Amino acid sequence: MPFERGLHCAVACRNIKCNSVKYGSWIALPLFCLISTFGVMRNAVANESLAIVDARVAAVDKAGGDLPLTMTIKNEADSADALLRVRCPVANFSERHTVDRGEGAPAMRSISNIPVPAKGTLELKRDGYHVMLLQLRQALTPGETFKCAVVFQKAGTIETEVQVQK
Ligand SMILES: [Cu+2]
Repeated sequence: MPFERGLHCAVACRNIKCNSVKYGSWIALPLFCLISTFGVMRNAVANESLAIVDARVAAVDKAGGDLPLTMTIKNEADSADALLRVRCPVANFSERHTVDRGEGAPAMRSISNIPVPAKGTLELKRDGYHVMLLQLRQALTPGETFKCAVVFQKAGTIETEVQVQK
């Protein structure tokens, strides 16, 4: 993704260079692109301290329902982070959930963010912290994959591939 953004920028530079009659923009725009490309690369390096592995959902045979999305988050940074949002093309909305265990049966509850400990691994699961996909737009068959954008407070947006399981 960062590479793609750099590439788009480079293409835009070339187009403007071709079309522009103003001499100044010939220098200013490539310079701007160069700086912004390096900025994006620095971001990508910062993101390497946090990784998502093993993102998965169960298969479902029809659209419209809700579905827990689980994954493992590895945070190698010295500071704690927080999972703020998840966007997946297969669902209209998503929420962060925790599971309360009180007197009766365990119950899911929506929370504003999922805390990610510093120097630690957090496993999202159905009976603990997890992401809930709401109003599925389609059925999901085993073996299928889709991509979701996961937004963290500090690490920024990380795209992850989600496996549909049996
Ligand atoms: Cu849930």
